[in-house]
Amino acid sequence: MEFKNLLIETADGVATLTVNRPQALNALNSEVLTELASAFYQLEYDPAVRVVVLTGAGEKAFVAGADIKEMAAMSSFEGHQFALKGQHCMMAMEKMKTPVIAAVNGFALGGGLELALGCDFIYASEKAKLGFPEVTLGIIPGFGGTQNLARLIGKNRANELIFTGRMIAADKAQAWGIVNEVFAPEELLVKAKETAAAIAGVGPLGVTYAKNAIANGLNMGKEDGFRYEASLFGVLFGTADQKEGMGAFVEKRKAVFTGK
Ligand code: DAK
Repeated sequence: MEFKNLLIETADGVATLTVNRPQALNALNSEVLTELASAFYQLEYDPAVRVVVLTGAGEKAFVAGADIKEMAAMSSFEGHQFALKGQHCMMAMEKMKTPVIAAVNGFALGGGLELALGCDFIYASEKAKLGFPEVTLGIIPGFGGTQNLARLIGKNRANELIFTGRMIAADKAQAWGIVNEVFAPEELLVKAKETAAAIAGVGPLGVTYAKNAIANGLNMGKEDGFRYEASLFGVLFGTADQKEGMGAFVEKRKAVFTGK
């Protein structure tokens, strides 16, 4: 499928998905959200793709938020449709079986930070700036930001970031646990793709089930989470990948996983 606002490049099991609207700092308008939801679906079921790296085009921004110019003119009905579309897009990414790494190359603000938080983890450039400016616009984060950020870094730091609307630099975002690692701008995509390739090389069902266990387990009590983990663990023992992974270890050879 052709996209107007996205670029997709796939090599060696890793798809790099770039939001390509640099003239608007990659802001998310309705069209971008529709395309992103389709792209996540397409990538999830593409057998050539085991990991996705999500980034923004240009030097300045990952995604500078939802498109304020489009939102400013919305009726309440259009606002409702826009919210549903944004939530659908975030859910599609969070629920997809394929892991997604955010490579935050510049501003990740508002809906842009929410998009990054919806990924499985975040790498950032030294030039990245992250924040939730929604309160400066008289609104609050609406694509899961209040929920995902507070779960990730705790209530007090999430409160400070969201109540002030301030931006923080990549090093502080790392210290706070939002970003896993910070790289020089020219290194960011290289490192994100290296990590993606490492994940693409291990058992894909193991990765998918681990993602599922962690994401769903966080919404459960600990005992239910343990029971859930055990059931997924058991399911994997019926797969060719488990036979291949353990067989290869015993036979001292490299495993060849098929994702079956
Ligand atoms: N929307 C639309 N256009 C944007 C944009 C945005 N979020 N951010 C930047 N642009 C555009 C600018 O308007 C400018 O376009 P032209 O004027 O050249 O046509 C171009 O990108 C370059 O931006 P600047 O000239 O402003 O660049 P600077 O380097 O001077 O400043 C900046 C960079 C990132 C500090 C600045 O552009 C900025 O403050 N941008 C807005 C950031 C922001 O407030 N983001 C949060 C948006 S609110 C919802 C759920 C979620 C949301 C909404 C609804 N529902 C459930 C309904 C999410 C809301 C948000 O994300």
